[in-house]
Amino acid sequence: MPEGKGFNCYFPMPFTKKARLTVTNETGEDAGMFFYQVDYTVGDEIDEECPYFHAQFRRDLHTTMYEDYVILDGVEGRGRYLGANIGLIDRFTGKGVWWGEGEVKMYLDGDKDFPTICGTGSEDYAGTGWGLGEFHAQEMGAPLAKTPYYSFYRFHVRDPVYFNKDIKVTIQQIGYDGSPDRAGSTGLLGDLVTQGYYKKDRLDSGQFERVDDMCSTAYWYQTLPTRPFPPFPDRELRSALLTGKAPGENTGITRGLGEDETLFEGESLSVVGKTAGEVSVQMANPDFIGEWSGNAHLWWNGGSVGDALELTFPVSQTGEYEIYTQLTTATDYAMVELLLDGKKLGKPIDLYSEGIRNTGDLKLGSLPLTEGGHRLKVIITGRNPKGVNGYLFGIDYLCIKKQRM
Ligand SMILES: [Ca+2]
Repeated sequence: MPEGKGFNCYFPMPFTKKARLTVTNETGEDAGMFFYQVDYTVGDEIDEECPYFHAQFRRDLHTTMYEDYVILDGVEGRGRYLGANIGLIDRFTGKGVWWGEGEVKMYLDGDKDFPTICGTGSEDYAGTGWGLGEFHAQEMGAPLAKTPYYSFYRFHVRDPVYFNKDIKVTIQQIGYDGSPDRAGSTGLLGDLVTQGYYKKDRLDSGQFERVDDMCSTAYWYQTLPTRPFPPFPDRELRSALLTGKAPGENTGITRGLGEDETLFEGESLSVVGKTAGEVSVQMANPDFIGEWSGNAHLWWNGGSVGDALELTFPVSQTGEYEIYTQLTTATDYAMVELLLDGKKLGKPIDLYSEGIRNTGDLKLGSLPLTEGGHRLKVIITGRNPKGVNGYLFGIDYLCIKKQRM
């Protein structure tokens, strides 16, 4: 994938009678231009035992705890495993933990209880270690490593993996939190523990079991016949939570925008000040797809009563504006007061709710705003008596509507 602009495939794909290559545009939009080049030869001598090229895509939005994600299975025949592209959306983003301790395992020719070949960690399979940054090499690389999105590949060209009967390839979902009791002591992982996405078997280890959102495309050669493939996931499942852009670029806006309205994703607001805690972009879990605009909010944790977070947003035209917001609510969310350019915006807002929800479109008031930057200040004033643990705050979006004079 040189410069991220060209997509080249050099796997030989033998055929005896015919070959067909198709490209499908499922975006619903005109692609404008599409360039391609296919090179082939005819008349090659191909015997009956010739292995054919195969590729298979899979995606699992919620892997099953303790069950390794399957990259390839259900293969019968003789052949050679060529490698895979593997993708992950890290739902632990902002929690200070690492996802990539899971090992890639290959079970060859009847091996079931233990893998024939076993790796040492997820990023290690991409040929690197101690975390995963973006890099490109011919046989291994990571074209995307911008949290929460990761994509890496490994092609077994000089380290071939042959099989005579069958093959299964899997990857574990194991993370590293560096602490025996992180879930308990910081409360940071609270919601992920409650939802069953995090589990720790050994308190003397920094490793933990995770539930991840994973996808993969496996490549292999094998003799025919091919066993039936699992159903190919539809476009909705294949592209769930993938905007193709970084979070905050106003994709996947869930709030319908009326005339004279401008929406700022919370996750795209600039932080100009905070008295405590950490601010990060938190992606919505796949369970909440479509409920938070852009499937993300700006998340502030580690604050306490009296702490403040200051954000800024631009206004392009002076005028009178109605102001709306959507905020996240849960048992560990705070009671907050909002100020715009130092003036109180409505009454304090209680962000407590039993499950993880949001406030819906909340009208904050009407104010004159001049062209230029404005400041939204969030002050933690307390917590609902039923609230637990932290004083969290999450802003999904801020929307301003210009009033007609
Ligand atoms: Ca948002």
